[in-house]
Amino acid sequence: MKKEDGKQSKTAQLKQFTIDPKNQELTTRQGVKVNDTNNSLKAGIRGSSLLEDFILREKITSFDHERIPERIVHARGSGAHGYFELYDSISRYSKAGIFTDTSRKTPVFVRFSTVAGSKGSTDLARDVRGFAVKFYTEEGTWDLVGNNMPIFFIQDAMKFPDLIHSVKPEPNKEIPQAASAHDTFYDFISLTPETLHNQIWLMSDRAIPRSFRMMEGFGIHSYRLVNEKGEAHFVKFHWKPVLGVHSVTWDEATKISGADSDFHRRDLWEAIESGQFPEWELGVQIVPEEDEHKFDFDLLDATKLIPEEMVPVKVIGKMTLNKNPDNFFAETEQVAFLPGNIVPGIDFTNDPLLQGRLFSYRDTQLSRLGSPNFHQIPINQPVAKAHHNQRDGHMQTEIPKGQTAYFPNTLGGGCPHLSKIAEGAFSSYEEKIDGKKIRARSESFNDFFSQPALFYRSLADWEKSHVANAYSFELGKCNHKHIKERMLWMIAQIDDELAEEVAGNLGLSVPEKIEEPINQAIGADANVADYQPGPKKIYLDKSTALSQANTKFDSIATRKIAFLAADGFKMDDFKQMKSALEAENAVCMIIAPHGGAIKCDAGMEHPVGASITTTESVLFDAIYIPGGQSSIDALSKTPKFKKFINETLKHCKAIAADNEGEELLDETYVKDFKDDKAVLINAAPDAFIKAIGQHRNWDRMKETEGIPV
Ligand code: HDE
Repeated sequence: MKKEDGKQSKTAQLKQFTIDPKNQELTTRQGVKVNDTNNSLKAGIRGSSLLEDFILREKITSFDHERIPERIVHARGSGAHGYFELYDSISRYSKAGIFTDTSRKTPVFVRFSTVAGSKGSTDLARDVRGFAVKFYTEEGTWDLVGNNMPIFFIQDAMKFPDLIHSVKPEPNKEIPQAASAHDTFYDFISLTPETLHNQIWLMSDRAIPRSFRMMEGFGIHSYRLVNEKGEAHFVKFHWKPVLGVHSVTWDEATKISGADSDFHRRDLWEAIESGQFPEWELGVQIVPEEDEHKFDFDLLDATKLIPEEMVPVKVIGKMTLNKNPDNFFAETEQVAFLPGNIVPGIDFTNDPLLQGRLFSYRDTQLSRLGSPNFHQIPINQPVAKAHHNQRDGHMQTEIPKGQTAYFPNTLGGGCPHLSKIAEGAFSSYEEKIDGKKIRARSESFNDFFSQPALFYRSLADWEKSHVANAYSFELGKCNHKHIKERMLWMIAQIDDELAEEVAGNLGLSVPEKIEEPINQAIGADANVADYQPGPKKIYLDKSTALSQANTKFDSIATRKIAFLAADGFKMDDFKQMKSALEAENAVCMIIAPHGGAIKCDAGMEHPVGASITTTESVLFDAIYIPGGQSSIDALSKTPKFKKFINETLKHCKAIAADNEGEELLDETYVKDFKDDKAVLINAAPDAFIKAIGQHRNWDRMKETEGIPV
């Protein structure tokens, strides 16, 4: 049994601050017992309320100030607690305890998020997902604040406000919410070709994950690992989900937004509550310092990934999320991530995007959480002991003792005292700097088209077709022809056929050239010609890691299976399938014509998970229909069951039926798909399990496009 890292465990630390109202009296904030919290104090039974009523005033004042500003980006998020375990020491590269001590169980808090939408927006927006991890290590807190895509839109922090202003709702009308499909975004994107790589990832299925538990995470920037000898290596961090990388389709995403806009939040919560703990392996791509310039791109350019074929990902440990927060606001809302939080053994690079982030996060926490004491909020407290001379400020909750709050001192015995580097003190990596102070962009950052094209080439046909549809949807929502045409030209730099297909859908043609210079991400005095994108290079034909067709398909754990049934369903069918699926940790739910309970042919009552009127097919991964004539007759009389089945077919999910269940399928479009490998009639449960594990049968995508649901 591994010990939980830290001088004190994070769980024990949080417990000190947790309060439980169970068996307690209601009091004021001052601890005065209350006997009526329903009526204000009045001058006479029908008279006006009195200012003197301190109980009323306290209750209302507290309520008036409940909200804090939402995050300017990543406002919508969900968090969970867990731990990280290291498989093998990588002391060769890093001296960080978290990377050298395999006996530790380092506590973590993770927050997943969308970027553009407000706090109450849908989980299913087409968007990048934040993947922020706070490691409470013995040597201090390390935050790895990443995304679910390995690259970013821009190369320099200076452009971040422009990028975000362009994607947020347009300032004159505050439309659209949580959507990139509008003019200002594409106006900016089409003038800023460095965005194209992240932009095509945004058009891919990565932007509409099936679950937070089924997406990858990336630190994006090159960081540094530093060992005991002070030697450094470049490193890129990867999170690989144990369940593989899976997504929903855009049609499902829009429908899920209506049926359950908390879909991802609920999924994370329920998986943890049911003991199906989400897991990711941590991988590192390591590049020796001397190889810095050996690539066709710049390691300091956050719009580039290092293909895994060029530098393999070495898996070094695993993160498990095993506890939901006790209180959303106190933990998930108040958690403050700072890319600047690093520990000895990890260091920054000169990536100009990372450098800007090192300033921004602390700055934004000051206005969001209101005080430089935000580190004292329980979720933000390190487990390493903190002693410093920072003092006072709003909401100081500690009581620092002593006469001194400066260094050096004699009056405080020289404390808190300094530590030697050999004793674990942080020291910045001593990087040789040789250059002049300059406001410009390195020429080595100038390749904008090679990697978006590599990404597109690496996708399976079904993924490519999703990208074409996404571009057509997003640009179709734009009103300005010149913006769409500029985008079409950009897309043609990725792939001509893709651009032609999107142009056809928009009723436009792909322009051969565009009049104005495409790259306007430069200063007024710069020579525009010097800043045009460099020619597209092919240094790798395809990278298998970029396609979701090459992910894991070996588990159906936590997949939700809708059992369509009514009174009289065949118990033998039901029992056999349910126990086979549950043995694989899938979740089975009866969907019936009504709520309450239904009876099987053996006369037993079974609780209904949801009545057909309250649920939708898009909330499930597969359908099973047990036999039983009266059950099938009842389902057949309720038209929404047929819609449910047709949609499931169209979304390429697995469908199984036994005995009379086939009759219901014959009343739907499934009757033409009986040879489909994920349509299983009177088949062994194992075949159904295998089909669900495949996530989708994309082979049927084209033929089912015309199904009118
Ligand atoms: Fe962030 N980003 N960001 N970002 N970011 C914030 O900090 C910022 C960037 C990311 O769950 C803010 O606490 C700048 C890249 C995540 O609480 C803010 C730049 C990556 C989260 C901020 C970037 C991210 C944030 C808003 C360009 C992936 C949510 C609230 C230089 C590697 C963390 C907050 C959470 C949040 C600034 C670019 C990831 C304003 C200036 C690249 C996951 O400080």
